[in-house]
Amino acid sequence: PKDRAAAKARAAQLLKARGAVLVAHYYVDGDLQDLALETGGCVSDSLEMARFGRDHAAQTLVVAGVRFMGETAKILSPEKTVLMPDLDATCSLDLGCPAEDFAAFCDQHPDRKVVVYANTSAAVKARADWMVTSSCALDIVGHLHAQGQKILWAPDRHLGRYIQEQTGADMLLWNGACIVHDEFKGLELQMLREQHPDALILVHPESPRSVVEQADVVGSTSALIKAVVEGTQQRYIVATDNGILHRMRQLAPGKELIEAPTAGNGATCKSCAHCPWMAMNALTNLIEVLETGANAIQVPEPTRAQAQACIERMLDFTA
Ligand code: CIZ
Ligand code: SF4
Repeated sequence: PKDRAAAKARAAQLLKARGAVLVAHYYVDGDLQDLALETGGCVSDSLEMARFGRDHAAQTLVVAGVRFMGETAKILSPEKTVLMPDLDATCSLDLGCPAEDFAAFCDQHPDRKVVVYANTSAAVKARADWMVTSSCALDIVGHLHAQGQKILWAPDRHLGRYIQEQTGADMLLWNGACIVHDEFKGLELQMLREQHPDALILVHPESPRSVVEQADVVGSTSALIKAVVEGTQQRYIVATDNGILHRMRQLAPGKELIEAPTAGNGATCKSCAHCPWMAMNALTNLIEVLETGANAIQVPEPTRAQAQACIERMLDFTA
């Protein structure tokens, strides 16, 4: 803890010296989340991270999260330097949706509006009409559906199916999944609920249907945090990356938070519910990039400008 405090102080000093601001996701290491808040940065979901980075005056943004979050920051603020602790921090949704295959799929369905989740590469966003995050996906797809539009959705199949069911939109789905949320188990969740009938069940819609079906609240990371803060219950079962528990505990001290089960036979798998790519962000590599200026994100034109149009459509819609 002493070393960690010293590392945090060093990182804070380097952020200041570089005129940089730290933008962190709810799923990264708690020390990084705390550091971001203590130094005037933000801790949030990908929608708010994008908005915060764009609107902040700092010329250097340090994004603690996964690759697409750094790319989104650079796409929206090409004149800023965007650094990431580890450029190999990616996402199974991004990996599972290669740009060429995706473009071919879109070409086969020219009659559909192309809506992609934030968790995609810049090249995939460049091919899309709209980008959405889990905070605004229902509203945006609902809006397109009301206009009579048919939709091509990528890459998360669980989130796509959930939105399809909620909005009734005609949606063709790409077959991607998040390796973390895909692991939550419906049957084990049911058994856990029977042990804690008073608990409120909070589920991120990247989870399988058998898990979403049992939820009291289905929502984005920000929505799930709000549910814990505002809920009158004492106990919550949380089906999303367990990195989020850090912020939930800070904002709702005294409430009991239980991780939703990720493994069969009643066993819990400690590492399953934490994203290995989010876990690549640490104080050590953050300090390194602040010292060296390494790991700057680049997004070449014209991909950047095309992706920007797709992201700004969402930001304008949600403004
Ligand atoms: O699972 C993720 O990567 C999420 C929830 C990202 C986001 O939208 O904040
Ligand atoms: Fe991707 Fe899932 Fe990790 Fe989020 S938690 S970055 S969706 S693999």
